[in-house]
This record gives sequence, C-alpha cells and structure tokens, in this order.
Amino acid sequence: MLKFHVADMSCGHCAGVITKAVKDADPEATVNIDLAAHMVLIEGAADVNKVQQAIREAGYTPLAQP
Ligand SMILES: [Cu+2]
Repeated sequence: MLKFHVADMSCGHCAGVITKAVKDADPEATVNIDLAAHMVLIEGAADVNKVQQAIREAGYTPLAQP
C-alpha cells in the first residue's frame, strides 16, 4: 500500500479531486482518504511516482510516507 500525507487536503472537495486524479492516472488503484489525518492510502497502484505526480498535478502536495 502507498501512503501519502497531503497537508493541503483540507475538505471533502480536495478528497474528491485527489481520488479522481489518482483513478485517472491508474484505474486499477483503490483510493482511501483519511481526511482528519490528511492521509491518502492507495492500494493496487503500479507506480508510486505516477500516482504522486497525479496528486501534484491536481494542485496538492503529497509526501510519500514509509
Ligand atoms: Cu478542500
């Protein structure tokens, strides 16, 4: 599972935009959002860089978590 902390994901709108961006980049990915923790959890994604880039291009600042 890939984990990103996205500090500037602050509401349901942000969560929706990020979910869509990730799914567009990788349709196989399953996206779970923990808004309170500002975490984006992604299962089944092939390429961490592709997913991270997609979140960045959507206008957010993803930090990959160990
Ligand atoms: Cu928002």
